[in-house]
Amino acid sequence: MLAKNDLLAQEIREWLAARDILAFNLTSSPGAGKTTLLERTIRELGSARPISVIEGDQETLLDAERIKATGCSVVQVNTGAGCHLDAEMMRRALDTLDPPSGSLLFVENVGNLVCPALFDLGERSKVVVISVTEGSDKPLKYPHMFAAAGLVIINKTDLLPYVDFDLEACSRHARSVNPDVQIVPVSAVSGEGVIDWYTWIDAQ
Ligand SMILES: Nc1nc2c(ncn2[C@@H]2O[C@H](COP(=O)(O)OP(=O)(O)O)[C@@H](O)[C@H]2O)c(=O)[nH]1
Ligand SMILES: [Mg+2]
Repeated sequence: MLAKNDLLAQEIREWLAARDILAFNLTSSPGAGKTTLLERTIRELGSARPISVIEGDQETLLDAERIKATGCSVVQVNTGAGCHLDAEMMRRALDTLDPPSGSLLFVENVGNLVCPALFDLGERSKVVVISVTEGSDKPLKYPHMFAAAGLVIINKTDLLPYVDFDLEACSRHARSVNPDVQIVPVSAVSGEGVIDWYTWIDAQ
């Protein structure tokens, strides 16, 4: 099943490259702030480059509606009992979305730090979002997700004064499973640090 997924993901990667579309696959546990970060990113980067979004959730159109309100093209994929997006879902979503050449494409995966690590969607990079309310030890508990990531975003830094979260320890744990990974602390609500996220996107 994974081999079949990888083959289709490779076709998608080539299809995206031929159109100069830069795709990122955002993963996190539920509620880490993926949609909030995307809403801000679209507002702040959307005038520089067209952006499209594929939203993955088990049920509802709620996140697609939030993204649509920013004026961005979006397709919602509901996985039902499924716990991740796969390359076949990505292919169908791309057929519907038809993102323009030279655009940015964000995929918000189903909130889950386990299965999305295994399924390549043909993206340029996986971006894992962890928030400071989740505890500094999560990179050690979910090493596959953190090992697969090209970037770790530590979100909700505005809450650091109120929670027992050790930014240094979390970064050290992430690097223990992925030595070269870049780590960017942000607050999607206040905007603190998001410039480093945009700089990372530009560098890709
Ligand atoms: N304080 C704070 N709350 C945030 C931040 N980012 C997201 N949230 C809140 O966290 C909750 C979940 O955010 P959402 O973007 O829906 O998370 P998702 O499930 O990963 O898409 C919402 O109540 C957001 O307002 C942040 O940077 N700081
Ligand atoms: Mg969301």
